[in-house]
Amino acid sequence: MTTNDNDPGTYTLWGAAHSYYTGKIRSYLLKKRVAFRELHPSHPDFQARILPAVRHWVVPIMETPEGEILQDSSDMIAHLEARFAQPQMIPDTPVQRAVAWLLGAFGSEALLPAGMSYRWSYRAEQERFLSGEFGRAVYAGPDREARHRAGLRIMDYFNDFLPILGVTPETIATVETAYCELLDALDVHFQNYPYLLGGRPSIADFGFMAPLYAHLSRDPVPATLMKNRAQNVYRWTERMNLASIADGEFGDCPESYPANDEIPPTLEPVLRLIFQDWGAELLANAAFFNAWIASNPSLPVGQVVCAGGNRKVHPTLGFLDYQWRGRSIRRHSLPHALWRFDEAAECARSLRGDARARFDALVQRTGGEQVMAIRLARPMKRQDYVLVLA
Ligand SMILES: N[C@@H](CCC(=O)N[C@@H](CS)C(=O)NCC(=O)O)C(=O)O
Repeated sequence: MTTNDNDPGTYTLWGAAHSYYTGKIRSYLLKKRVAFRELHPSHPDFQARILPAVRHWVVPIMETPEGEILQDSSDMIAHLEARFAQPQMIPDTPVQRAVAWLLGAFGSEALLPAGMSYRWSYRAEQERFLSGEFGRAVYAGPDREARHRAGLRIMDYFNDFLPILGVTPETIATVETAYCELLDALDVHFQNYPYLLGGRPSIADFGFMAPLYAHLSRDPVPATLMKNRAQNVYRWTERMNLASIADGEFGDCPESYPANDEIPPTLEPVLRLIFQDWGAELLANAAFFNAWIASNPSLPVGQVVCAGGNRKVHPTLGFLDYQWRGRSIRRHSLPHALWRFDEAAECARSLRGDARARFDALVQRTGGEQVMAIRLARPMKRQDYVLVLA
């Protein structure tokens, strides 16, 4: 258990060491100094109490000291931000706040193809590590081979996500090139600043921890790539799992966001890649969602946003086709990513006066005008652990 400042009784994080979104919320809890214990789905309570409440298999899940059960890492952060004002994780100043939401959404949603590709396209090279780690989540006994067998039984389910994420033999090289360009830009940034928005962690960093921790810094093949190519990014993943900076290279860096609502200059190349590489998907995803709304004009509030009304961790409305870096991409639409993007875009749309002008100038310099003009035909929200129309 972690003992900390924000301790109203203990939160329980149901998660796993190898899990994408557990990496995001775990680092948030550590930085937020929230007392928590982490349990794995191998614990009998997961089957007995947690799954019947949520009604589909997923981690991370959080139980509050009052017994409330939360799913979706973003809902957990919203819950804890409402409960604990300090330490600050969302900038107060307008442009930094809008950029933090945007980066957080990108990190959470847009690197799924890269994270999953480096895990599963190199399965043969890291099979033993993966079976042990999947097994760690679901088998808690002393028998090492039983752990690997338990892991192997569930790995194919996740391996099979690659084609619906648009990762195919034709697109893998492009996915990797885009990821390496992002790593290079982030490595320059983390040479200069300990966190994305300067001297304090923020919701931007937690979003990026989703792909960059459990998959890309931990699985053997992408971990080797990250360590050799972008060791400042690797070091940031370590820093993100420590409550305080504890890092000699940033000893004089104030633990605050930059003064005067400034955005670190080394973040601009990162933003340019985000608009370029997430933009193509977002535009296609939004057009698909808006067409679904247009052809179903009387859908009620509370309608599950997923083909067939299914309860899914990653809901979809069907297959998208679009061009990206000269490649034809065919992949599932992801309304959840649109929901996260729209929350950030709404924050940007609310800017006025000087802040509006500074944000617009930043977006223009980094090539984001088309993306920031996206409007959804209907808002969405989370309800009863799934995404629904608001
Ligand atoms: N939007 C969710 C995503 C959670 C998620 O994708 N969890 C993965 C493990 S990291 C999972 O349980 N996947 C099961 C599935 O997709 O069926 C969150 O932020 O918590």
